[in-house]
Amino acid sequence: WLGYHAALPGANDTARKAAPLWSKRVEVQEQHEVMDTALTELSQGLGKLYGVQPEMIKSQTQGSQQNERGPAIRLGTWAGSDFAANVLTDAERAAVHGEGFIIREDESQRELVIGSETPQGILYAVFHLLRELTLKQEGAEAGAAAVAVATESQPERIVINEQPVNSLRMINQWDNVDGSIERGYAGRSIFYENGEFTQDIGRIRDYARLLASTGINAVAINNVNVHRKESLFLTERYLGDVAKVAAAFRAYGIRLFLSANYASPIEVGGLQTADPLDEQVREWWSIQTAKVYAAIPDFGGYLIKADSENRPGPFTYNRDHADGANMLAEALRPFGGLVIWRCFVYNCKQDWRDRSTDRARAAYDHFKPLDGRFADNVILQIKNGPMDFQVREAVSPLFGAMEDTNQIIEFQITQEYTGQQRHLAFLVPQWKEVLDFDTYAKGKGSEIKRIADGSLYQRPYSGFAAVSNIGADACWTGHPLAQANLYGYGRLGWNPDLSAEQIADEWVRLTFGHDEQVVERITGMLLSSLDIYENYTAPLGVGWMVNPDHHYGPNVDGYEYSKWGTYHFADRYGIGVDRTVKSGTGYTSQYHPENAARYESLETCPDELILFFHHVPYTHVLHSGKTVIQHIYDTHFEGVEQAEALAETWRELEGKVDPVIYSKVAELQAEQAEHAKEWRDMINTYFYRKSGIQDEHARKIY
Ligand code: GCW
Repeated sequence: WLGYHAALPGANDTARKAAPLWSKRVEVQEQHEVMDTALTELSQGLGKLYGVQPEMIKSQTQGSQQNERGPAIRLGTWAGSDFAANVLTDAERAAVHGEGFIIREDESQRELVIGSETPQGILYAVFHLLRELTLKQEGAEAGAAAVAVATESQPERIVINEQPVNSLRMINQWDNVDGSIERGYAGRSIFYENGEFTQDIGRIRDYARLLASTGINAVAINNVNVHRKESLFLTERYLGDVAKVAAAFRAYGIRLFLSANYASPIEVGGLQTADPLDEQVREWWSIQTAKVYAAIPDFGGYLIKADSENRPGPFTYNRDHADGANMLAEALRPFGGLVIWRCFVYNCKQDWRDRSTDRARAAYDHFKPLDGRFADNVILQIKNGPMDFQVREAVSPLFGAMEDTNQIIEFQITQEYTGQQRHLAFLVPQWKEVLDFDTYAKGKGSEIKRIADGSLYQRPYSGFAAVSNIGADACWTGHPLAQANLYGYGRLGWNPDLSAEQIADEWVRLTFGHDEQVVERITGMLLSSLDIYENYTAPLGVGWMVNPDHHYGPNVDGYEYSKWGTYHFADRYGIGVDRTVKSGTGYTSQYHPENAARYESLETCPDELILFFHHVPYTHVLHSGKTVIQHIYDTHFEGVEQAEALAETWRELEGKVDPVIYSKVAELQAEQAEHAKEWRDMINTYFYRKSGIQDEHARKIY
């Protein structure tokens, strides 16, 4: 999406004619690493868009009156330049702060001023401007006629004010130092190989650039499951390498975090304990943290997975998560560092015979009682749903349950349960649904996005985190169209009110150009893809039904008798998990009354979550008018047809998109259509055999 392809062959001449007056010269007065990055990006981008690299003027001299200045882009921070100060009014400047920015063209369209309080803001402004200019290049490629019309009528003056809605916009890498990536579907790690940091900082820099262009400002570079070697990232053994990676990200305004092993005082420090209240343990963390800051002065802090899926944590010492997190917070506080503490805590050694334990309840049960006890530099990181990134599950009831705690929402860009980047699944619509969900925590209008952005409870730290989907693959993401998820995540973190349609349209145009057929077909594929995937996989919110461990492909009972707490309870009469207060696990009570009542009752529970909240007979009639069993059959037959149609639609684009990308996607869509049949037949056959109920349309079920 950073190709600025308006300068594709043939577009150059018309594009150059359409180049704005200000695009040939850039003036700047201050020196800052991130500002330099912004200038390089601006110069490259304008060069590609208009065929001419602008002249770059760096001067310390204060500019004169506007009418004496020649056409140029003038950019700077409030403190570092007089452009912003002279040209923009106080009111304009007051409208944005921090990483927010203003881009303003003057009346005569000879000057473009870019201003922000921070160099990061200037960098985001540059990416934003280049994106807007690329999106507006439609005429340049659509042919001379369109351009003529566009140049006759004066284009509108550019006036843009942007403020990121979320302060922390983070990416989590699940990369291991051996070069593997947990749940990675795009090749090996770009960070590590064979137990060492890679020497190819260029690729990391490219990644920083990709991330910054969408607005990301933080990254944790190692897996939350911190193994033996990665535990040494905090020590002399690796700190020099970590610092080099931090430098690559710093140039793009991105702060580096490390996932840390809670048991480090024992495993690295040689102490007998990692008890958070032990003086020696506290001192160990303080000393170690000081060493990290000596190497990386702007280090972000620690990301912690503790007492979760066999990782060590404070429970071993009969302490709770607040004790554990606050101990680290104390070590980080002198340096302005943060503890990001994950809430993915549940019993992963459950006995399937035990019907009283409900994994969905776990995060709330563990963390809600601790509200108000976390230090001010601790942030809880909460997965979007109470289970684990399923294609469909309820939203986590922890959102809206902790007024006095900083929190960020965690999404999974990597497609662990959504087709592993072999199937197409554009996740932005799912994330939008979660963000727009009204928790009623402070009455109507208490959407999750307002908890994530900190505004509902006026929290100092807040935002988004997500597990990355990239690897060393040539196209970064395994499936070329899976790039849209990384792009979309960044854009949503910047502004959760952007629509899925707009994000898809932007990404497709930036990536493939403005050919209307291409744009319409690919955005259509993206926007329908998640519903299609849901249609042929686990039905009605029940989740899983995948092969254990690697989680690819259908296996209805794969987790049914295992310890992971992910059951569907299908028998000859019915299916689903009873999470009601009346007769089930009581999970519904974790929501505020409006939602609790809606989910508790079969009358009001939305169809798509019916099996998440209720155990019902196969003959139960949904709001759609269909029985549960007929719904299962219909969606699975339909899902396969839709997956075949996706492949068909893509084939129409042969010759219209890059041939390498074309073949790769064609191959993947064919595979998806084939694997969708496997899903259809396994699911339909399983439920036909369990229920003995015929398909109303007498289609083939084995
Ligand atoms: O979804 C599960 C994954 C694990 C992962 C865990 C987590 C990093 O299957 O691979 O571990 O979630 O989020 O911690």
